[in-house]
Amino acid sequence: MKFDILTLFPEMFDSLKESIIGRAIEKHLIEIDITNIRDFSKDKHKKVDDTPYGGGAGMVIRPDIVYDAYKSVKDEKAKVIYMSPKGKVLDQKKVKELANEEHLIIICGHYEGIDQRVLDEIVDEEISIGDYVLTGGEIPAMVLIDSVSRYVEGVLNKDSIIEESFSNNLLEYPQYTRPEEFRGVRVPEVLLSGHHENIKKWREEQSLNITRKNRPDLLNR
Ligand code: 4G4
Repeated sequence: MKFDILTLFPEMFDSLKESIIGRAIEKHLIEIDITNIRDFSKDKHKKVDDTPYGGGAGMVIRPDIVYDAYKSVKDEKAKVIYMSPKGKVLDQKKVKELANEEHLIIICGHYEGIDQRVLDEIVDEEISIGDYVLTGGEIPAMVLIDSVSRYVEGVLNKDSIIEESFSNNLLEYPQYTRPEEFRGVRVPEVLLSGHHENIKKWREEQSLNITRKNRPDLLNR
């Protein structure tokens, strides 16, 4: 799976070199190519933005510069995604859908966003990671890449994918490891019993309880 990222802040993506995603890159299971939109400025000061027509605060990124950056990575088969607080909110179902794509081109906005004309021309899907505003689309792009990469064959071991939050519309049960007693609190006895049927029942109960408490909306789906 290939991810092309169009951004004004390429260094922000350095953290993807760590941990599981970093390993997936080294193993060539995924490829992440970063394009600096600023490289396509024709201006001697490398300016990429300008004031909004109609007035208002802030700056808007010019459409011609974004279009030239897009042309440099363009591929008819790629799906083009714009990270934006106005997008459809990402969920695990959408993550799985995107994991079936061969090539994603992800555009990160900044300032007041990007001129609408180039978005209308090239973007297939506008996606938000939640109902809050950030200074740029880079962190949302990393959230998308991380969540989608988990579904690429070989990135995770298979069991971790099946038993996780949302896979059955429930949140995950709590996990425990050694020591058996920590600050006077013992690991729930059932987990030490070796009784697999009871363990399964206890975990389902715990899942239901935490979902009722934190995400009752998930129970009516
Ligand atoms: C596009 C338009 C995504 C991108 C405006 C991006 C939150 C999300 C941005 C902006 C983002 C999200 C600067 C408001 C960048 N903020 N929820 N900011 N803004 O996925």
